Amino acid sequence: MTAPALKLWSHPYAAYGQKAAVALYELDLPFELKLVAAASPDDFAQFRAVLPFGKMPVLIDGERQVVESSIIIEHLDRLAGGGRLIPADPNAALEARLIDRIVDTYVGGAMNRIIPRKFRPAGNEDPFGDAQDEAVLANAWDWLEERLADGRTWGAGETFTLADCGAAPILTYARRLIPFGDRPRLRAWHRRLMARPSFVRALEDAAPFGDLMPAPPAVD
Ligand SMILES: N[C@@H](CCC(=O)N[C@@H](CS)C(=O)NCC(=O)O)C(=O)O
Repeated sequence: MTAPALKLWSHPYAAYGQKAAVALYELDLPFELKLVAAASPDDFAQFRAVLPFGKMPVLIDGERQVVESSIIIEHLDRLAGGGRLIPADPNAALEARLIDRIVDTYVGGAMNRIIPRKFRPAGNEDPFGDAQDEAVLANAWDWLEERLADGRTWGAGETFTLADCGAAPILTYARRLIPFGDRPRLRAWHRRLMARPSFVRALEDAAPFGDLMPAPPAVD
């Protein structure tokens, strides 16, 4: 059997890694996982050379190195023939990209500032920064709840798109920092994401790594 052409530098527990994996599973594109945590020094140096920020995921497609999860999904969708995760209709595509940006910037962004602070050495806490980022998250939950008021099934409409690939993992982790609370549409969307086979598969990939999130499980 020949190795898959696509390689994904990632970690199955990482939210943005799961975002790319969900897209790969949705589009039925085989890939080889290059596990960042298990990379040899030489391999890790190659990974850092592609993206000096050291962020996952990174997709290798032949000679092409694609970084940033949303751009990876744009690339994958085109590779699979186009018009699925990035809708063919330009307005629908704009909505998918908008939801993706809001989730990435205001949910993922706030979450990725709060979590590293939890690993700081004692004496370096930042309760003011935490409170600011928790307010950003609550604001994002409100914005999404409002946006879902038109009764859409998925993040950007009636089909599963880029918007849902990121929302599945990012909402799953971020709700452990700020619960959904009294936002029924957000909760219902998240329930649908949890049942989506591509995300179920990504969660199964992550399961062997245990629960690495420094926050209690979601209770609501
Ligand atoms: N904007 C980036 C965010 C990627 C990101 O934050 N990745 C996290 C994992 S979820 C990471 O690599 N963290 C490791 C680190 O910061 O050292 C994307 O969309 O790909």
